[in-house]
Amino acid sequence: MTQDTNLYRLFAERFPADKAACAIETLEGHYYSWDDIEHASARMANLLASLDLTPGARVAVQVEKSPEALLLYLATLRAGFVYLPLNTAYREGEIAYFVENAAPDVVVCSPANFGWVSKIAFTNGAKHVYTLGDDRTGSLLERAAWFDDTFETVPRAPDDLAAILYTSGTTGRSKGAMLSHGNLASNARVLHEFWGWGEREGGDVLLHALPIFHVHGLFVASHAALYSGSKMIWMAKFDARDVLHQLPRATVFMGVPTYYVRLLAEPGLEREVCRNMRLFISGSAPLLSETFEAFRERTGHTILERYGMSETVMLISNPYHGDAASMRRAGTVGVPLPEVTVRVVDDDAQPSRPGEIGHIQVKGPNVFAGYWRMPEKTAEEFTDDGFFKTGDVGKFDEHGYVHIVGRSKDLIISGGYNVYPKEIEGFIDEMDGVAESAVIGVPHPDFGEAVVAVIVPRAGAQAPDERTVIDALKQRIANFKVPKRVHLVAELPRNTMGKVQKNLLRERFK
Ligand code: MLC
Ligand code: AMP
Repeated sequence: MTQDTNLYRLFAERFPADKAACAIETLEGHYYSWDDIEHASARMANLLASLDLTPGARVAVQVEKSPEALLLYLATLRAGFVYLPLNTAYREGEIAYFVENAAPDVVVCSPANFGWVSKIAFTNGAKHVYTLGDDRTGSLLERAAWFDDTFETVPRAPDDLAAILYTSGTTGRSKGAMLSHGNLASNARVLHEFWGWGEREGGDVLLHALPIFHVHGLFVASHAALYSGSKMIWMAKFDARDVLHQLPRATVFMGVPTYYVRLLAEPGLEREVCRNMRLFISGSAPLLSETFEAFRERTGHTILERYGMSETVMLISNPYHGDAASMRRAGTVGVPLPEVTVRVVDDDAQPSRPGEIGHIQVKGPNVFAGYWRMPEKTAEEFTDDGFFKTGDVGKFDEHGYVHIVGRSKDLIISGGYNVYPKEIEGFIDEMDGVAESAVIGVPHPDFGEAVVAVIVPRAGAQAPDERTVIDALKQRIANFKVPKRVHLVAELPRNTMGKVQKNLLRERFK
């Protein structure tokens, strides 16, 4: 091994000198010091190390948000295994796919789900299934309590895998984006500098309201705090009133645009509650200019919008340093981060000029190692000269800022969660009385985009009504993917190539 870049070691070396200081504080009044993080993650790492797993073994985790869930992530890094977080909204069919595809040796689930999750896990070759509740309960903690609270973090090379995040492409099922210790470390370091962590006298306090099974909450938010030795105020889930309550004690907040829309709906959002705030960051979905402006008006703070994805972590960001009001621009995601190369190309792969819209491509130490056990898919998504095709469409403006104007991938982003129409259409098309369907995203005041299904009934059959379709889908897929509305039409509009013209449907049903 040339260099030890275990991500946990990188964090631990930067923990504050006073290890008894508070690292995580929950709204329920539980406190975790930096020592607690070190020792509790050591116990879990010792447990994982005792299981005789092969290097690179996957640890799949579907649990409610809790400090212990974060400690399990850190323990997995420490023990040199690969962390696979799963959205708590996923249902049996979805979990079965991920477990079959990723073949984890260890699965950790909520106590309430042990019955069905363990069945899926053991059927697919997992050797160990533990439970972890959001109230410090479960077999994982019971077992870990038997182990020593010190652990020699396993050395990892930059290319060794740290995590797999499932994400979908335009076709087929989800793909596991493989992120290495090097990918995550470089992004943590770059964002630390770029967003001015550690520059404020007295340090930062991150108000952490995001879920921790995706890039935003797990990597961007938690890593920023761990890398800078900053305290986190830990919310089990986003709630606008709770956020307002905690804001006066915080200096940094991160959220998807829906969080800002909901905060603006609270009369209590005003300058006074933001008096200690240094930075508000938005990402994962487009932030409307009106939200950006309204937030500035009410709080005096200019939201910093940034752009990222599972395969690349963060790649573009509005500036932190300099005059916020003029440097952070509504409707743009900012400039490429240091060490990250971004280009916009036309359909013939020729570089677009400023102002010209094209495909956004990226290269850099942040870009993932490929899709888990899918070399062909990986090859399809990279250019010959090594750039990753983001599937997002945009342009550089004359100031070098990137504007995202659309997506070449058929994707809906609802409240910051990705929904792939093809997956939902597959389930609807299997239903009785359905000839075919199209799933689209329409503007939604709260979620940004809302999922809507347009169904062509089968000739001569009884068409399913909206309630039946929604109820049937709720049994099978995560709630956030379930259409909010269902419309019946005689036929779907198609172009001369036979392709469904979703733009026309979006226009008609918006
Ligand atoms: C919940 N529901 C959603 C939804 N979240 N529907 C559509 N889209 C969503 N995002 C469902 C609920 O199950 C419920 O269904 C109904 O909508 C109303 O629920 P709610 O109480 O309003 O929802 P809530 O629990 O408050 O959740 C909303 C939310 C949450 C916005 C707080 O979705 C959230 O935290 N989103 C953040 C997602 C995120 O972290 N994304 C980062 C991805 S990383 P019913 O049927 O029961 O009424 C990434 C890369 C990058 O993209 O760049 O960062
Ligand atoms: P995911 O696959 O969940 O990582 O989602 C990544 C996608 O979210 C990107 O490809 C973009 O389409 C979208 N995204 C992330 N941040 C932004 C942003 N600030 N503005 C617009 N889209 C964004």
